[in-house]
Amino acid sequence: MNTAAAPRPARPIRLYHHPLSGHVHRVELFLALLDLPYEIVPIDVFKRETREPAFLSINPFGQVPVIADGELTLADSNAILVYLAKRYDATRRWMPDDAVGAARVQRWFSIAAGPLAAGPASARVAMLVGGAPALPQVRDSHRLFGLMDAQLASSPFLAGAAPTLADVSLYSYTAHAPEGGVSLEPYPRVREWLSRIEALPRFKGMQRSRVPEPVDAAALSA
Ligand SMILES: N[C@@H](CCC(=O)N[C@@H](CS)C(=O)NCC(=O)O)C(=O)O
Repeated sequence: MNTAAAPRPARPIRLYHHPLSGHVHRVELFLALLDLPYEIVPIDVFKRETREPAFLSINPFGQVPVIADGELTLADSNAILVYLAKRYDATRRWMPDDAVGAARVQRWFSIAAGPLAAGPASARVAMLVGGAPALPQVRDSHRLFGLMDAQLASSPFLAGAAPTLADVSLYSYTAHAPEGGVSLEPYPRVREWLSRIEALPRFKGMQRSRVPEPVDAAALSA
């Protein structure tokens, strides 16, 4: 194991933040797990502050999260996770250096940016914004959680025996899926995995929203 002292930022990392964004939360969770100093720059996504010129000048895609670390400004949650791990995690355990370990984490980044964003994250936004469940997104969420549950039968964490950025990236929208009407009741291994992450030293959760009645998954056609 690499025992070199982890570098520290000279000044707190600035995190452009909204408290209900799971994309932001995965970055905040990792900052907390690494025990890095950070300060929050609030951005009201619902008031479309992400589309104002000042914000577009730091992220032309108009989305949080963004971090500013010294001279560096960086957008995109998974890119930020990689940067923080490479820059500040001397143990190298969160973003493995070896070919297979790195590829396993990248695979879950793709799932986070694909089925997780399109399924549970979108189902939750539909409830937060529209107050009604989004049935195709709920159905897709159940497909994803079924696959995650199967994966977690062979390893306690998504990319193997120890926690990595794969788990950090998938945690927030999975833990908060019930807020979109997606019950986690059918997925015991997913629920145990969430508990394992929540037991990590310095774990920090995301603000909770109202949990509606779960959509009856059996009633959703394939
Ligand atoms: N691929 C981006 C997605 C980020 C994203 O979807 N951010 C949402 C909040 S969860 C946002 O800022 N939406 C505001 C907008 O689109 O105006 C990432 O991983 O950081």
